[in-house]
Order: sequence, then C-alpha cells, then structure tokens
Amino acid sequence: MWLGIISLFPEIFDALSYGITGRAISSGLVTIAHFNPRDFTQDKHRRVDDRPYGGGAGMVMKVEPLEKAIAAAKNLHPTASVIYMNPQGQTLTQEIVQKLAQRSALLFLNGRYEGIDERIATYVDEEYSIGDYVISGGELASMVTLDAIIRCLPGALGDENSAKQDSFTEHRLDYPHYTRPECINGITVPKVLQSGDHKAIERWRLKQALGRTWQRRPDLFVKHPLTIEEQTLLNEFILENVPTAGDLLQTKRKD
Ligand code: 9D3
Repeated sequence: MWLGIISLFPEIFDALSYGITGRAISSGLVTIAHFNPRDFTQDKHRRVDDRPYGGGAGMVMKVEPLEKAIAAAKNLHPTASVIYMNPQGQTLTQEIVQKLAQRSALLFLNGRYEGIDERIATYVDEEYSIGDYVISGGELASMVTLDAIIRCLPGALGDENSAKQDSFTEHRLDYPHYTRPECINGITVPKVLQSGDHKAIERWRLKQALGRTWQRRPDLFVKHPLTIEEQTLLNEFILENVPTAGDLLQTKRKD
C-alpha cells in the first residue's frame, strides 16, 4: 500500500517507525512518501499560511503550496484518494478503517492553523474526524488513522496475532488478561485460566467479554444485538456478579 502524506510537520510521522507499523514499513508492506507544502513555496519567507478573509483570529493554509503538493503526490500515484482529516468530517469507525485498508494508495492531507482554504475542497475525496474533541492539527488524527489502517493489512500482524478479527472481538469489549505470578496483593488469577481446559477457558472469556460490554458499553448491543447463546452467557455473568450483602454494606471499602 502506498501512503502519501501532505504535512508541514513530517517528523510527527516518525513515530510510525515503531512496533507493528514500523515492521510493516521496513518489510515493504507499506511505502510512505512525504510532501511538505513549504517545499512548494516560491517566496523567500516560504509562506504557507495567510490571514483569513473577513478577519478574525488564526491563520488559513494557502491554496498554492497545497495544490502543488497534491499535484506532486498525484504525479507519483494518480489513483490515490485524497483524505482530509478535519473536525467536520465523518467520525472514523473500524468499518471505515477496513474499507480504507483495501485501497492501493491513499493521500493524507493535514491541516494546521484554523484549517485550509475552502477552495482545496475540490481536490478532497473523503473527510474524517477521529472524534468530538479538539486537537491541534490533522497530523495526530492521520497518525491514528494510519496506524488503524496499517494493522488491518494482511501480513502486518505477527503470526500469533494474525488470526483475523472476528465480528465478535470487533463489536464486544475484551476479556480480562492475566500473567504470572499467580497471586498479587491477595488477588489471584481465576482458576479456570490455570485449568488447561481450553473449552472452559474460551467460554469464560466470552462470558467476561459480554459482561464487561454490558457493564461499560451497553450501546454496542444496540447495533450488534446478542445472539441466543450470548444472551445465555450474559445471564450467567449477571447472576455470578450479583453484589453480596457485604458489597452493598460497603464493609470492604478501603477509603
Ligand atoms: C479551536 C479552533 N476551532 C475553532 C472553532 C476550529 C479548529 C481548527 C483546527 C479545531 C481543530 C483544528 C485542528 N484539528 C484537526 O485538524 C483535526 C481534528 C480534531 O481537532 N478533532 C478530531 N478529529 C480531527 S481530524 C483533524
């Protein structure tokens, strides 16, 4: 997969060279090409921003350096879709990420300051936000999106991790994890995990995942309803986790 990045701060993307994304890059699974709008300026001050028409605080990214950066990228990869990360875009989901991961070339356009001149919109194919909170520019949003895309690529995850995400793990929260030692501060590892009974372990994990989803993210059950088998497991979880009289009297509180 070819990934083009248009940014005034290409160094931000150096963090992709660690871990899963780093291995995907060094193995040649992904190729990243940077285009800095500042390199496409003509004036001696290399200006990439200017004051907004109509006045007000902040600056706006100028059209010409962005147009030239897009042209340079499209010259290398004419079919690349231009993705503009901005707060007005559609909120990114795992479904969108999986669709993006199927493309052969993407070009990420990153805004700084108050954003880009609206006339660049004619070059933009898709716009995404990473959620309803304010960050300082498009780069970190692109990083999140790139990481999510790259780990979807066949061969990006190590062999032991590569078992493709099933619909269950995508639409439910994870189950609790434990490693050695067996006892820490009086809290022990659930016995079933040490039983070697793989069928029982699988069932326990499924039950915990459903229980935690019910407790913390019941909204996930609206879009992805419980199957009959899941409902049975969740009922068991609820019954097994009914607060005791001691819990209700708060006799165990440490504060
Ligand atoms: C505080 C400035 N805001 C005035 C109403 C507008 C604004 C401009 C530029 C808000 C954020 C930004 C920079 N953010 C992004 O470019 C961005 C972003 C985000 O802030 N939140 C979630 N997703 C994204 S994608 C790109």
